[in-house]
Amino acid sequence: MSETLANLSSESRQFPPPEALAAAANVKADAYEEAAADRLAFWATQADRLDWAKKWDQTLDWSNPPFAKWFVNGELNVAYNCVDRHVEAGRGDRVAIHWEGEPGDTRTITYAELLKLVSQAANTLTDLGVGAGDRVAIYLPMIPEAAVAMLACARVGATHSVVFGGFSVQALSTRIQDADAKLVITADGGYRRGKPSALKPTVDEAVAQCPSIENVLVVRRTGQDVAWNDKDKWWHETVEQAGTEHKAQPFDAEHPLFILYTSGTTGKPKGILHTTGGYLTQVSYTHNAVFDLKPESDVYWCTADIGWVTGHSYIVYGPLSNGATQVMYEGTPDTPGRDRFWQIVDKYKVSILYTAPTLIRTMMKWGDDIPAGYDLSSLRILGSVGEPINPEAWMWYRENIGRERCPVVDTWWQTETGGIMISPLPGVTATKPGSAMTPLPGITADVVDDQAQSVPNGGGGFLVLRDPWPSMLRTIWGDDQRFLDTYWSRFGAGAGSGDDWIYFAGDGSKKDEDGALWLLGRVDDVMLVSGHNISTTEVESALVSHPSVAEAAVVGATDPTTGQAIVAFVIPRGNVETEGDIGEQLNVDLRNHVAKTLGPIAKPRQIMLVPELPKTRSGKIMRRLLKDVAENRSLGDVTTLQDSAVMDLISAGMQTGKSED
Ligand code: 6R9
Repeated sequence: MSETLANLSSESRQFPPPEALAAAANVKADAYEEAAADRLAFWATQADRLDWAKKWDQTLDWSNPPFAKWFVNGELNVAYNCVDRHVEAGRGDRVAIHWEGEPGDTRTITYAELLKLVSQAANTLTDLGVGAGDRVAIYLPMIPEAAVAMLACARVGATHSVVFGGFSVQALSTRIQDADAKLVITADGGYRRGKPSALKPTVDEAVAQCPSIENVLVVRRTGQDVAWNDKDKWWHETVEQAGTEHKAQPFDAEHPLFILYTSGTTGKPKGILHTTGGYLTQVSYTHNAVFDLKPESDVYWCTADIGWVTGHSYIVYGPLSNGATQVMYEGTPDTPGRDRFWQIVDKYKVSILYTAPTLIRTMMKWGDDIPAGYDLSSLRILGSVGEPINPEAWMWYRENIGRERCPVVDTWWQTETGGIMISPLPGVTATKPGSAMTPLPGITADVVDDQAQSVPNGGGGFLVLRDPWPSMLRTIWGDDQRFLDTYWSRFGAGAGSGDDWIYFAGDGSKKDEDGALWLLGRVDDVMLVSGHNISTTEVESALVSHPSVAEAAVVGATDPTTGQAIVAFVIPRGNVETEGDIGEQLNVDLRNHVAKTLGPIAKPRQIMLVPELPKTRSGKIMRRLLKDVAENRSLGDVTTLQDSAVMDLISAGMQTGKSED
């Protein structure tokens, strides 16, 4: 049988955990054995991290696959677990959130203050007729009220649906309509790139198309003028005047917690549904294990937006359930200067940093001298999420940010998985640059061919999850059939073959000679060149390993000779000259560099030097749009693009760009 996905690159560098960190690590190697011996008992032990109002009587009910029930008949309140219990344990004075506004204003919120804020917001929700089972849309900038609003929903049993503050009227209104939300929580605006950026006008237009909305709660952040409608209420005239006492009621472990819409980089948004007990168990456990959080001494900072699943699981629910002290930042990494991140790390003595490859590559492009000007000695663990991290970007992160002292944990997971699934453990795993390494304890991931057979080490194929996990999605909101079709109908019982229900993640992956996992991007992006299935990730990483390259995006464009041919869009590093002959020479060098690194089959037909790439708000490259450009088609759906002007820049360059050498 032909190979499912080619394995072209190899990596020999490896970094064992620092000794002191390993000796004091929260989770040690025995966790893998414990979980392998009895997976459900392992997860039941982790569930004991939480405070349950009523203990469950069955760890997992998998009698109606793929619809899982975890911690059956258990009851808990998620907000109580994230806030109240820390205050009750005498830790009310600990800082929960060091908030840094983009203009430089700050707020420090302790757990005791957070409890007051969440209680006030919960009382307001009740006053507005929002209770258990209702849906609330949250459309806010990165301000503390975003976390407060989410926790208040959780507290009263309402299901939140957070929508990115950058999304359009259409994106917001379709999400409100799909979830049939009663309330929107928004703000006048937020600060982005040095100026107030309005949110309220988008909400006004969306709400006009959404009769289900009864009230709009508006936080005043920027003070800019806003139009005022019948349904609008100021946050400071309601929440901030409400009673500060609120008793949290427990809810069933399978009570819905949130819906989060994901379109990935393709297709109509899917409302991914998460519930409470299993979700909170896994995000709490993984946040403790993967970041080795010491809540008394660590300062944790996840740079994600709250509108991305990473913001849900690793700004709100994971860290707060663990009683962490964290930084939350409102703005962009280049405002007022390109040193903003390092200034924040230095100022708050951040010890755990969790960010995305797109940001790491941007920092690489801006130059090593920027972080070099700061004291980053507080850092002890570095995390990455969102895309495959190219080995060179990983090394840059380790050397220039971690100063070769800090383990880098590359964490693979999805909106659908709820929590981290594949990642090194910083005190256990010897890491390889670019690899997410192994499934966490209690998780069974595998790489299979199209017959669902496990591929041997050295082979590539489809990433699957063989057993249910606590924070798995429960369905697609309102569309069980799509849930079945999208994730369970490719392999195993869901496809009518075999007895096992196998979850299809949609990502390509390979196992190296040691069995470590390397993520190779979405299978929809795999290129078929002269009969070989080549992953975009491997070609992109080969390009990024060239000293002149900061970022690269690769697509397969229809080609009369090879079926598809590789077209690469490349952002040069900050100091690289690209004009005239020098640019032409770079182009030739880059194509040869890829051929030399991966073999002639992977040599790009064409390379475009570009200033930017089209990305989603979570930083994922939208290759679908680049493919449209490479094949001279008009552009598809651009509504989830971070900056739509980027496509004009790229298309303009494409028409004048030279193609063949
Ligand atoms: C958390 C998150 C999920 C998709 C996923 C994969 C890509 C995320 C990754 C990674 C390689 C990693 N992805 N983390 N690829 N290495 N460490 O990103 O959720 O926005 O739903 O995206 O992101 O393709 O399938 P979401």
